[in-house]
Amino acid sequence: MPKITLTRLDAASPDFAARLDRLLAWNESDDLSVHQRVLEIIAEVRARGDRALIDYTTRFDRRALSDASELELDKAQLQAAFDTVSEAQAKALQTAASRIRAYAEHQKMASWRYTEADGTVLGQKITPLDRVGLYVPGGKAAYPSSVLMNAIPAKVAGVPELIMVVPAPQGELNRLVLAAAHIAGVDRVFTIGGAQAVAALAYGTETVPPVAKIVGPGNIYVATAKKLVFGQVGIDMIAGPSEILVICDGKTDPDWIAMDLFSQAEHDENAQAILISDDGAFLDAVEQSIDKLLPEMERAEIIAASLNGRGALIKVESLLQAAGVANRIAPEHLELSVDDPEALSEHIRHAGAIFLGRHTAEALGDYCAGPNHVLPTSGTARFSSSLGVYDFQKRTSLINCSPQGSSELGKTASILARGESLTAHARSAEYRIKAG
Ligand code: HSO
Ligand code: ZN
Repeated sequence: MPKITLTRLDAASPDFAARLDRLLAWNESDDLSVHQRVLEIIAEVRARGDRALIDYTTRFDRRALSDASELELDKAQLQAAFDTVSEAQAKALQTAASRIRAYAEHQKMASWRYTEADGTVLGQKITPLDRVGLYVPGGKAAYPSSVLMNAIPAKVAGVPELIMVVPAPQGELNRLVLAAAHIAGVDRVFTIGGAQAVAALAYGTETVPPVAKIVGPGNIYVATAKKLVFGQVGIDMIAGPSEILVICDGKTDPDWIAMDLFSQAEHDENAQAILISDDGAFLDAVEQSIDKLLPEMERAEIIAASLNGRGALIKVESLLQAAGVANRIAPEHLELSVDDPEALSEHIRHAGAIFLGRHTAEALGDYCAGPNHVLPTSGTARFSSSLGVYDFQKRTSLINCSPQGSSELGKTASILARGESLTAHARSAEYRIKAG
């Protein structure tokens, strides 16, 4: 069984800030050869369309294909996949879907208008994106929960056509992923993956229609392709490894906290799980729980690699100080396992999602509490937010000038336009200025 030796930090020590910075440092290897290969794949798909998709899919996914039409699943196949999952699984997917949908409904932006004193009507019109692409990884990293989290907000936003791509290595597909797609209302599914799938969604091929935005997680090839097609289409975000930060006052069962740390550590060797407490003895107790519970974990090796590499136990003087450290970390997930989590949350400014109270395990948020599990990682919660309905809606400004409004605004616009030496702008505005 792998051994775990967690990094210990003390907020009172003079080198704390520097050591914390080192712990948080994370740079996705910017492999130039990956970049180059992805550029080539995108160019091929743009030039050769379906032929390129067939070639790459035959080669990378080891499938025998003769026609691009074989790359699409029909609705009956989604229904059939749904029919094969157990009753308990179907029910769990449906419960999760309805909670995610209910939460997303609260996020929906509505159009608005108001009238200025001069009679000019101003407003903002909300329109869903026409067509969205959802990337779903194949193999073991295929999470049905992520299908729900990405697809449902798009559908709630009113996106008429949601296209999912998922690789089928050697023709193998994850039934739960297809069942989730069925429940979430995905419109079309293509069994393609990798950079070639991203390129197909961005530029379109004879078979795959081009989308306006691509969302969903993927490996380094997919992430690189998303970065490279950004501008042609919108993208959601480039997600880093999972993170959890727990602040605990020492009064929660240490086994619960150890398992909460494991829950994100088990995602990835590079995942980051950190515990902060104002109770030093509690940090020791959690360390003991970790040693005790690790052998029970199916993914013990991954958990150990994650905790040894990027995990930490941090001692602080007070919960208020803990909140300050949390703001510095800006974690993807923050658990406040304390007596008065609401009061402590007042001091938190940067976190993707906050889980309040001892009973709110982060894992519940990953699946079914309702809020989205696609969250900003690697400190990006300082400037960005969870995936939501907003990401699938866009805003168009509306301006309807009354004759009086146009006349008044014309004077202001004319002065500003002449200041910029833009005579046509000035004259266009001046035509509308009423004499007298
Ligand atoms: N915790 C992950 C999402 C997930 N967890 C999917 C389980 N399945 C996002 O950081
Ligand atoms: Zn998770």
